[in-house]
Amino acid sequence: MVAKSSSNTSFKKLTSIKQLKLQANIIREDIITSLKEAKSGHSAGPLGMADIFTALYFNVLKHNPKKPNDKNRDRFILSNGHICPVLYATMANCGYFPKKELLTLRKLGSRLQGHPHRQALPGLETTSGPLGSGLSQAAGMALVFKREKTPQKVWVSLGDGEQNEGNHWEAVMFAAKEKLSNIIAITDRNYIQIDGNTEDVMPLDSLKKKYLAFNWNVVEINGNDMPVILKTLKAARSNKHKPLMIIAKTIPGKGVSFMEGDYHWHGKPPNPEEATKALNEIHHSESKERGNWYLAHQKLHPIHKKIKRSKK
Ligand SMILES: Cc1ncc(C[n+]2csc(CCOP(=O)(O)OP(=O)(O)O)c2C)c(N)n1
Ligand SMILES: [Mg+2]
Repeated sequence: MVAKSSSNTSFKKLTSIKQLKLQANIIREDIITSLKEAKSGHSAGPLGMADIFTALYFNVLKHNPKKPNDKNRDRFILSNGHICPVLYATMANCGYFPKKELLTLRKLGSRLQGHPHRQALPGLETTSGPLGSGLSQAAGMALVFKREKTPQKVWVSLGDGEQNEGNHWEAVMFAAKEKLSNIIAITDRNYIQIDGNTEDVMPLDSLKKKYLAFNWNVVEINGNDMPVILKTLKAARSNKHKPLMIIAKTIPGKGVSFMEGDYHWHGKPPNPEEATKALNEIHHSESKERGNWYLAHQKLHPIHKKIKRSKK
């Protein structure tokens, strides 16, 4: 039987590009604030992927934060588990859990561990951290949905450095063999990994040609351009015949000038001074666009008041 898609959600779906861009920056601020409190964790990947996570969770994904186990929900697999600060910040902003819990990132006993722990937090589909396994998990889910003829999509977030893992490519072949067109994978093509630039450590280009050769559909986009992201993710829902790989070219550390493009921020949090500087940059970058909507948001979410901003 074909399942009905989820309807009621507990948060406001954002449809305008302006609202989505503003929301992405709020998520960036929450990433910075939670990492600063944690005193450890990953900055570059989460900031670079904030635009994609915003478009996905606030517009395209079929999910309901108040019913995280709804069987008709789309599944989202965070294979690059280390970028979980962006997933946690996005989920908190959607209403999966209170925003103030973001301040417990990586603390003993917290539901927000440094790599996602599925059983700790409703809304997480998998436990992740060991790179290279997310696509296999997604393929298993997608195969079940395909066989049962149900419409859920399986979204997978992957790092580019992650694709140095051999087991990832087994899943790439399997998904193509089974024609799992309900898989929508997104590669964070930020050209950095843990200790260098990807093309120095283990060259991956041309990723596009690789996926085409492996019999996938492929789209390459600017992963920090909100109109392009939204259009691509929406169109991905109609993907047919083959699994889809969206290669999203992102800027690691996006929004914070001293982090952008620098692999040293792969696994480093901002110290208090750097956090203040980062928040000021993010806050002021779109101050004209923010207007009353943003001020109202700040009042609603006191997490933003915890860090003092210098006046510009
Ligand atoms: C199987 C496995 N090997 C090594 C690691 C250590 N590790 C964590 S993140 C990372 C780099 C991954 O690069 P990428 O996916 O591009 O992440 P980005 O730096 O862009 O956030 C590595 C090697 C791991 N988590 N799992
Ligand atoms: Mg990378």
